[in-house]
Amino acid sequence: MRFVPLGGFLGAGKTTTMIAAGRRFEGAGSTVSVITNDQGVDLVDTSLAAASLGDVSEVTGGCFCCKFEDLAAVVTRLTSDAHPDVVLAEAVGSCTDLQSTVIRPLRHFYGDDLHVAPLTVLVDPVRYAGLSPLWDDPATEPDLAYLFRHQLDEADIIAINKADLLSPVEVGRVRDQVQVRFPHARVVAFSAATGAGLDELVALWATSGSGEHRPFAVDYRRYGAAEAELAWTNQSLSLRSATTFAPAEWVRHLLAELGSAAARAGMTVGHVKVRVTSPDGTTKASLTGAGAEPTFDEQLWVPTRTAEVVLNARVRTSPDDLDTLIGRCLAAADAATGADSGTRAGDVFRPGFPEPVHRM
Ligand SMILES: Nc1nc2c(ncn2[C@@H]2O[C@H](COP(=O)(O)OP(=O)(O)OP(=O)(O)O)[C@@H](O)[C@H]2O)c(=O)[nH]1
Ligand SMILES: [Mg+2]
Repeated sequence: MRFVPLGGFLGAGKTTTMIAAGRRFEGAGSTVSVITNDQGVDLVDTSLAAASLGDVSEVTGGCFCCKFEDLAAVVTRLTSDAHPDVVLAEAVGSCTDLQSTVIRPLRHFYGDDLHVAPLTVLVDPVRYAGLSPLWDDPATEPDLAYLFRHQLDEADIIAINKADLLSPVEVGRVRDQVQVRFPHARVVAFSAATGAGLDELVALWATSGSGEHRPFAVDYRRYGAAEAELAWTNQSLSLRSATTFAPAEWVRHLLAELGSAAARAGMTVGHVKVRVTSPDGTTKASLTGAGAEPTFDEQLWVPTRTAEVVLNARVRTSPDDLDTLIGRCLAAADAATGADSGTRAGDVFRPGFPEPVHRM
């Protein structure tokens, strides 16, 4: 059983890559399982992956390192029951130190029963352009930039995603910059959305990675502080309308409001993802930057009277401010489309301090 660990900052494209790669493996006759991971429950990623690939498990309520026993329970079940050829596992996007707290413990406890592929860390080139200049002065480097740098520093493979958004010259420039900065890593560029370069990445997962990765020092105080700067929420709600509304129209208004309000307030948007299920199908869209254009993975314009919504948001602000912001933006989307988003269920919180079960 090959276990493929995927890391990388919020919104880098881990879930999109798991689904695209999973389909390739299935197309080649392999059986695939997916493991999603989050600080909370009610995950857009799980419903998205489950709609595309067969077997999906979750590790919730904390990252793989802090919930290692839960991850191990899933891996043990898979090795003893389902026996997939490939397990694609997506770590929480604000998590780092995976080599020491997840990869090495898995190799240690499972030995030859599990072939752990190289740690692949995905990068959104827009995020890289925003955060990497902040590394230049150690005295002023923000904790979030520190976290982002350490995610890349521990990677066996750095996979620059969303190459479709750049020209080939720009892709080459980013790849060169990343390679110079992180010389130990194998750097590739690809697009999970178009599939360009995906075969090359998938082929690298058949190699063994650097089991010998150098001992790796992470300042947990800074890592924890970076995570705690983020407010985190997973919410669900029901949309109703006395007339009808188009789910994609409602999502477009919601994310446009959220993006522009976050930009006005100077909030960094890690990732806001929304999945709306109505009787005719689903709409799924993401916002990965304040003021950025939302990206739609699925969109349904068929009018409906009812729909169910799951909303996951990770934004650099306080939990109270995030909740207020979401409430305001839901009201704006409702007013623009004639929908009524009713009562919301779910928690708004800051991720707890990272306390890995193992560190080796
Ligand atoms: N243009 C473009 N968009 C992409 C690509 N890959 C992912 N996206 C979009 O980026 C957004 C975030 O992608 P996800 O796969 O959800 O990112 P993630 O890393 O799983 O995010 P978290 O789970 O929140 O950490 C989605 O709207 C995707 O459609 C790509 O190759 N090109
Ligand atoms: Mg994801």
